[in-house]
Amino acid sequence: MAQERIVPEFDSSSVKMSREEGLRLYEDMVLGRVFEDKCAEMYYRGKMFGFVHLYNGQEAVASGVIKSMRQDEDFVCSTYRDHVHALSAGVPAREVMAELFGKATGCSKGRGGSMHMFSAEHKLLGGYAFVAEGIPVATGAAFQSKYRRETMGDESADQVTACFFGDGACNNGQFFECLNMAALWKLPVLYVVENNKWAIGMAHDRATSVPEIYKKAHAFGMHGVEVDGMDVLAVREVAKEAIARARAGEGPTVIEALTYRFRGHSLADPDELRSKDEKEFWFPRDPIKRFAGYLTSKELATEAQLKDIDRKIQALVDDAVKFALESPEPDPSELYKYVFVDD
Ligand SMILES: Cc1ncc(C[n+]2csc(CCOP(=O)(O)OP(=O)(O)O)c2C)c(N)n1
Ligand SMILES: [Mg+2]
Repeated sequence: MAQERIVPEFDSSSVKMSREEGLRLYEDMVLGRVFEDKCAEMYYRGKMFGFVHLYNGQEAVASGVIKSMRQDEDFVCSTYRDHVHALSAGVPAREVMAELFGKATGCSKGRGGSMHMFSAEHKLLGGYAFVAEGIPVATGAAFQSKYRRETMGDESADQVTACFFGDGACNNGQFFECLNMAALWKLPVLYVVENNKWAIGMAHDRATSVPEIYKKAHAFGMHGVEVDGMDVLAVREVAKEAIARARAGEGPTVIEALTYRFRGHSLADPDELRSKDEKEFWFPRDPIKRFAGYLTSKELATEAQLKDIDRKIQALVDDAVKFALESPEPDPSELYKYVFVDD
């Protein structure tokens, strides 16, 4: 078996975390996991159409970054693997599920589906189906914050943008062009690369001359860090630092989170290319189990409290499915509605 790339275990002894924040982070990760498991069930029961890409295994990245940001103020930009980013950004589970079902009550009014979650209210700039397509969008969002603050004198324009994308996006030209602009103009942006080792069936190391993506930031004079993407405490630590730097006008950061998806590329993928050895290496590194262990060992939560959260989230996701099933389809007479912002 090839040597797996991991970083040394994060030393959590210096972490300062309140009970409340610990439980909030745990709840967010459980929401991501339970929601996605339910998506798989609904997909196989024929309730949703098109490609559906799940995030199981990667939850520590969304929760660690997004929960360190200011909800409904800071911007989040995603890819086609976007349900959990939307949930962490505060889009209600009902609206994400309804969008997956193509219903009029979905966060994109049923026009987007799985790959195109959007919410102006929660500052979710969208899920994007083309690989790397979100990178220039996020860079533009970061540019407008800076422009409003520095050129137009709007003191309140201190929003930070987090842009999530995969390892596969990093050999795309948009990545390099945007890194250059963001570094040059010191834009308030986090480029969060979720390196899950695979781009569908292409192993990252087979497609990439320098597989350590965080090092590419250094070519632009930009901060670039690697982090254990299976450890929410480690992700939160680097995210906080990068957010503070961005908000202070000190520019962007590339965060390369080393992670693993627990399922196939999409629900249509039989997942036959990844070796048993590789899966057996990564599956025990489950970020939710790990964080649950941290919370109980530090006496920030009891097993019973965590079970209560699990039950609460299960009920919330069941409610989201009921809501989605009972919601109406978009009316065909409104086909052209929402094409322009005026609607
Ligand atoms: C520009 C472009 N080229 C090819 C594709 C087909 N495609 C869809 S997903 C994907 C793999 C991307 O992998 P990665 O960026 O690592 O994200 P992950 O799926 O691992 O989250 C490819 C090549 C696409 N959607 N867009
Ligand atoms: Mg990938």
